[in-house]
Amino acid sequence: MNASSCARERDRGDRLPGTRMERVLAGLREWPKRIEPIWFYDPRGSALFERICTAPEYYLTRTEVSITRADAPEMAAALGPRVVLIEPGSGAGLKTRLLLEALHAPRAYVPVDISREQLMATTRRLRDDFPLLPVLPVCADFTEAFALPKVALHEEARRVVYFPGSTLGNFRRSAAIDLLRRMRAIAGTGGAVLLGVDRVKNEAILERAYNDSEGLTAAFNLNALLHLNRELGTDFEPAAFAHRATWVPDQSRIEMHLVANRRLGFVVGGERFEMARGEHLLTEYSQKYTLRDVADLARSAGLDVRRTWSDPQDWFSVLLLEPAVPE
Ligand code: AVI
Repeated sequence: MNASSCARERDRGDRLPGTRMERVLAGLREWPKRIEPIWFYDPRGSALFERICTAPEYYLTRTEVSITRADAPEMAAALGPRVVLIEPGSGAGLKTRLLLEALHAPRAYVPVDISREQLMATTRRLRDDFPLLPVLPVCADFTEAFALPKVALHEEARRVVYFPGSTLGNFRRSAAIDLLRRMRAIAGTGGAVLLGVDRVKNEAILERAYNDSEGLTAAFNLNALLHLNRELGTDFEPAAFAHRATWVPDQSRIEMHLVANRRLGFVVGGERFEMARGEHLLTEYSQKYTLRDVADLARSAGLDVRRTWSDPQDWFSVLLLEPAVPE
């Protein structure tokens, strides 16, 4: 993990307990063996992810940008004035900018990220582009409790947690509900959550998005092994694994795996693991949702869906969630 992390490491999945090494060992002792998706995101992995977002097959980012471009004025009207926009994750991409431009008299933008470098780069860029907007970075792991800047706690401010990109889909159901609960707590009774989710669609379109022709997703997946070798001194041989991403219809998710292309062994923290040819390591779930699924998930976290914006093909949606009114 790069040295500039301000707490533990960047996380895009639900976590096993313990230190990083203990968590990796615990995942490898499971069946199927699994590696947490946090291991995708070293500087090379983050750069690969940026490239994936512009790959022709990876429709998610493009589609969400198009929804935001078309509907930001309506989103801004629904959110109301004096918003403090709080964005877990590095953020400050095009979607954030489109939203900030549309908001009425926003009070502040609060990017929250575990990587100090990423956070400072985001903050600098946004301060340059929005000189009148207070940009107040918080270096923290957004899956855990963190303190908000004072302005966000002002009673006139409306706290809106912005969580685009369908990143929620990388969390298992119970972790996704926990995360939404946490967002609801941050927003408070008068606040809201603006959530981007990828929709269930034709299998071929989904599988293509995670098997791009340039091999970016394959490199991104295999990079987790290089990252582990560098950070934990493991001895994975990336050439002995192949990328696989498949749609699992009964779970409504894409699953990413690394499949052993021969019988192999590796050592982690002094413990030796064996893999048979064809055996796989699970590296990521990417859940796809119906609108009903999102409403159920939100409900379980004490949130109601107030508005939904989608592209004309219903491939992706942005939802406005607000704390549920007790019945
Ligand atoms: C970050 N997250 C929403 C991406 C996704 O689509 O689940 C990560 C990703 N994995 C492979 N390609 C992109």
